[in-house]
Amino acid sequence: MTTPALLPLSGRRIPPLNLGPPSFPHHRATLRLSEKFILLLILSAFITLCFGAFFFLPDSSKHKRFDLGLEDVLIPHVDASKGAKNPGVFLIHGPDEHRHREEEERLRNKIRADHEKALEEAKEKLKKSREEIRAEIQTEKNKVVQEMKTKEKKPLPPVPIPNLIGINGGDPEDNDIRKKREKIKEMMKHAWDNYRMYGWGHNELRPIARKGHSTNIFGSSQMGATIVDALDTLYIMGLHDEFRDGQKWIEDNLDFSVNSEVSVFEVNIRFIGGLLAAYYLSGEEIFKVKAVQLAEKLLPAFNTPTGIPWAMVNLKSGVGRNWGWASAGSSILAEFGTLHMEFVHLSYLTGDPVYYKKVMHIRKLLQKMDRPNGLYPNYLNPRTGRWGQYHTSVGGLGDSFYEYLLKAWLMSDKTDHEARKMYDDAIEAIEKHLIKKSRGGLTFIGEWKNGHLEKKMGHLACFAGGMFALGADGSRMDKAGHYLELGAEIARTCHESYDRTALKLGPESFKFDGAVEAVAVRQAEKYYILRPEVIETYWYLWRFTHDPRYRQWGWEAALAIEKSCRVSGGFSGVKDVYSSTPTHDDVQQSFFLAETLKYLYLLFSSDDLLPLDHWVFNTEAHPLPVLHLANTTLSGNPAVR
Ligand code: DMJ
Repeated sequence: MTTPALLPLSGRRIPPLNLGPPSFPHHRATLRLSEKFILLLILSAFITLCFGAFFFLPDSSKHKRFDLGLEDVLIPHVDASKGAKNPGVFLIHGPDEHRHREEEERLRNKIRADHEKALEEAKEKLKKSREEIRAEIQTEKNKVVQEMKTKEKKPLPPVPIPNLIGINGGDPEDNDIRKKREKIKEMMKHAWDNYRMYGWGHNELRPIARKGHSTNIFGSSQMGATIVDALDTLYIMGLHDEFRDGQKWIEDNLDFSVNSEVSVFEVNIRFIGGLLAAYYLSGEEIFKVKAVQLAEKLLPAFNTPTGIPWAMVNLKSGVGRNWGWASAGSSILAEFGTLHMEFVHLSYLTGDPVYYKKVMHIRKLLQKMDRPNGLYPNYLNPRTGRWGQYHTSVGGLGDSFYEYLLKAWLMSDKTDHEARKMYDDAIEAIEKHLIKKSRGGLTFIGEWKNGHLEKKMGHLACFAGGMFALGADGSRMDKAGHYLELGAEIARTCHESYDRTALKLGPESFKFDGAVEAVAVRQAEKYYILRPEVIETYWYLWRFTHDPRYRQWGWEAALAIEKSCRVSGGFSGVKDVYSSTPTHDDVQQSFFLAETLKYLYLLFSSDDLLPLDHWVFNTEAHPLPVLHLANTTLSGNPAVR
């Protein structure tokens, strides 16, 4: 699978534009289920009738019809002299014979009574209307779900909650900045209210069709992805009624015991990350419980010969598999390499080392492998433990793996030196082989494909500006200034990719080829789907430099989104950023609420809101607190809490 536009993911990869109407396999499945049930019911009534008839017939006629009479099987007492079929095998006489006759009669009566009862029940059922039968099926289903929920309610051990600093506030002093921040909050309200009105409980919203939307990354169920993804943004913006509304939906409806195949990576970063952040910010236990329930359902994905997880897992059966388009059945670096932060928190909160062990196993395996030119290829086969194609990218398929190495170190209060070393080594190789300057002086990150550098940079790779800035402090040989500068250069390039379009919004990917600089060439790369990476980089650069240009660029992007993506039913992506009349793709991505609007809001807040020395943002912008693990071990040895 080489055409990025066809990749069925939205993570740090490129989802297809949404062009067709949504399908609702869940509804179709429910209908089919009811119909099947009714057919089965009729069939079972028919069988019951036959059995019933059998018992109402006189004994003699039964024997004629069935050679293997019940006597042969159940009642081993028949005298051979009276015509038994197995003479001499079971001959019982005297008082025993009498006892056995009675026993036979008792059994006969019981069977007759049971069948009469079943017949009556079936007749009653058949008298019911389709709706009544459907309601009964629903009640049965609810009962099962309720039972499963009760079973799943395992108490979690109390753990010391990390020091939570700066979970609200952030009011800027400057009046103009305050107004801009208010505007971003209003945009969030617009996105949320419309989702609430037209897409509630669905994964995402189609703001023009005004109905729910989903993609295969979320499986076939309505898991309320937008609700879970948006919670922490609502919280920090002080939208508490909306937050409580979301919480209530999660309490009443979010259920992971569904026969649905989901993306392990997407569900981890959006759901587990979102739930954990909501838990830390609000202190509401329900979020932690749900995060753990979901994590348990993801664990079977690690049952591969190498321990490198499958890309997808069925939440009910636990069966895993990889994307059909991935090179040689491989798992994807950015997917199996973007579990660390959430899984470490899960072990911390549950006291169960299983999550920590899974991600540490991945790290150890990667450490042992050869890396061509020191670069990590994007594809790794979970059966053989061998790399697939030698493609390396800091954009789609690779990106958040590097991000999580750095963030593992930050999240451990800078004690996870192994992670920091892996990050430093990887970044050195990336700088050497993938980062170039264009003729016009723009620094870009290309992609390595089988020994050759493709001079193309994806919107997704723009997050790296923020990553370089975040990793500057603590870098090798005191190169902090260098990395901060590198981050700023990437921010400038990505800003150019926005500025050189008609809508002032960035394309999905852009080229550096001869006279072409920071511009998309192929039609399939000209879309903007409300992605956050460029704004994310502006925000990190703003926090580290306080250079006003980042707020200015962020505001330009906010205005462009408002102008070209806002519709009366929410916000939509656009299909071509070079055309001055926007054509909408009719999808409001959940990451627009989780990330794009959160980073914009933070850009216009003061630095005391979610300060970076206390919080580390997962790749979906869900803030998780730094863990001071000095007296704690996550690996399950006796020192665990
Ligand atoms: C988000 O789901 C996350 O940022 C992920 O890491 C990459 N892609 C999307 C947004 O573009």
